[in-house]
Amino acid sequence: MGSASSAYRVIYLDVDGRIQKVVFSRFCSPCDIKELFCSAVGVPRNTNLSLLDSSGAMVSIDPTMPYNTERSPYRVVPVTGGQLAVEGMKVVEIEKCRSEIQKLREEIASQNNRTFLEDSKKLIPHRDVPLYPKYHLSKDTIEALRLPTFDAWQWEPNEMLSCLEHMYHDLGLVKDFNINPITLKRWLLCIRDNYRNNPFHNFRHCFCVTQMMYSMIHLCSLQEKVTQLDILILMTAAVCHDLDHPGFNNTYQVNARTALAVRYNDLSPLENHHCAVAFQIFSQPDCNIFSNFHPEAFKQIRQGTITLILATDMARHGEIISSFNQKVDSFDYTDAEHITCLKMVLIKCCDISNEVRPLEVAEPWVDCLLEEYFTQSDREKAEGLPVAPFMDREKVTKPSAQIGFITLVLIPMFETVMKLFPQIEQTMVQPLRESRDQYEERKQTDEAVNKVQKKKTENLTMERQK
Ligand code: 0WF
Ligand code: ZN
Repeated sequence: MGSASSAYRVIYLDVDGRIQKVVFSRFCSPCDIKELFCSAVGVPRNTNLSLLDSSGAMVSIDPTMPYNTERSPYRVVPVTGGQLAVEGMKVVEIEKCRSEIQKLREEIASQNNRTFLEDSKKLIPHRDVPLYPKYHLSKDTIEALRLPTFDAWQWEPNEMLSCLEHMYHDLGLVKDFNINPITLKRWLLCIRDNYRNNPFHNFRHCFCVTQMMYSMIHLCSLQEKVTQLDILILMTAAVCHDLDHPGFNNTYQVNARTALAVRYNDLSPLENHHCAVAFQIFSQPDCNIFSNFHPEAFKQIRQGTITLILATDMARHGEIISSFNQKVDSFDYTDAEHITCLKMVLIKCCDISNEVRPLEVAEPWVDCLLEEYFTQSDREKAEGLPVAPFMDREKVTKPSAQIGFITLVLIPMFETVMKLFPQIEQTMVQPLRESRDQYEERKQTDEAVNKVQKKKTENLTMERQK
C-alpha cells in the first residue's frame, strides 16, 4: 500500500477510462516518475504529461505527490507544445472522438428503434389549446387549397395545421359528426408532433397527401357519391397514414429485423405502426375527435381507417389495382366492397401524387425522397444488408427514378381512376404525362452530355499515350 511510511508509492491513473496502477520508489526522481507515467499511458517517454485530480486541479509529479485510490484516479492529459506531446495528445483526442462517435451511434440507433408506443412523451396532449395562432386564410388560399396545384412549400407547420382544420370544417365533418373544434385543434397538434423530421416522410408529406385527398373529394364530387363517414375516413386516414415513420422502409425493417418487424411479423410493419400510433392518439380523450361517436360508428371509422392506411403499403400495389380494375367498368356505389376498394385506390393515388403537381412543387420532393433513400442504402451497405438499385446513390438518377415510376405506376393508376372520374384527366393525368415527357427529355440531354464527356476523356487519354 502507498502509505507514508512505505518505501513504495502507488498512484492510480485514468487513461481514457482505463485504470492504470503505477508503483514507484519514493526515492525516484520526478523525471523517472514522469517516464513511468508515460509508459503507463502508452506515449513516448519524454511526452509532457499533466495529471488532474477529481476536482480538475493539476497535481505535481514528484515522489511526494498526494496518494490517490483506484476510485479517485488522476486523469492524464498530454501537455501541448512539443511535437511528441502533440502526438500523445492526438492519441488521446482520437480515442475521445472514437468514444464520442460510438456514443452518437448508439444514440441514433436507439432513436431509430424508438417507437411511439415506447416513447409516451409525445402522447401528452396540448392542453388548453388553441396553441397555434388562428391563421386567417385568405380567400385566395381557401380557393387554392382545393386544387392539385397548391404549393405546400410556401407554408409553415402552423399554417398547414390551420389549413387542415379548415378542410375538416369546410367538408362539414365538424358539424355533421359533432366534433369538438378544440379537440380537433389538439388532435392536429398531436399529429404534427408525431411526424418525425425525415427528409420525405414528414408532416409536410402528411399535409400534401391530405390536401390532395381534399382536392380529389372536390374534383370528383365525392360528397355526392359516398357517405360523410367515408369522407371522414378518407381524410383521417390521409392525416394519419405515415405517423412516426422512421425514414427506413419495410424492406429495411424486415432485413434488419427491427423491433417493428418483430412486432408485426414482417407484415407491413410500418403501416401497422402508423395505425397503432393513430389509435394510441385517439385513445386520449383530449385528442379524440370521435369522442361523441356511438361505439358502433367508432368501430366503423376504426376499421375503415386501418384498411386505408394498410393499403398504402406499395408491396400491395398490384393486388389493390387489379381488384379495382375488375370493378371499375361496372362500378356500383351501393356495393360496400366497391366503395372500400375505391377508397383504397384514392389514398394510394394521394400518397404518391407529387408528380401530379407543377414541376417546381414536385421536383423538390424527388430530392427529399432520394436523400431518405440514400441514407437507407448507405446504412444497408454498412450493415451488410441487400440494397435496392433504385435507392443506391451509385446507380440512380432523378430522371431514371421518375420515368419508370410515372410510366409504370402513376399513369396506369390515375388512368384507371379516370374511367370513373373523367374530370381528372386535365388536372391530374395530363400533368403526369407532361412530367414524364420532361424527365425523358432531361434523360436524353444528360446522356448526350455524358457521351461528349466520355469522348473527351478518351481523346485525352489517347493523346497522353502518344
Ligand atoms: C424516386 C421514385 C419515387 N418517385 C415518386 O415520385 C414517389 C412518390 N412516392 N414514392 C415515390 N418514389 C415512394 C415513397 C414511398 C413509396 C413510394 N422511386 C420509385 C422507385 C424510385 O422506382 C420505381 C420505378 C418503377 C417501379 C417501382 C419503383
Ligand atoms: Zn405517405
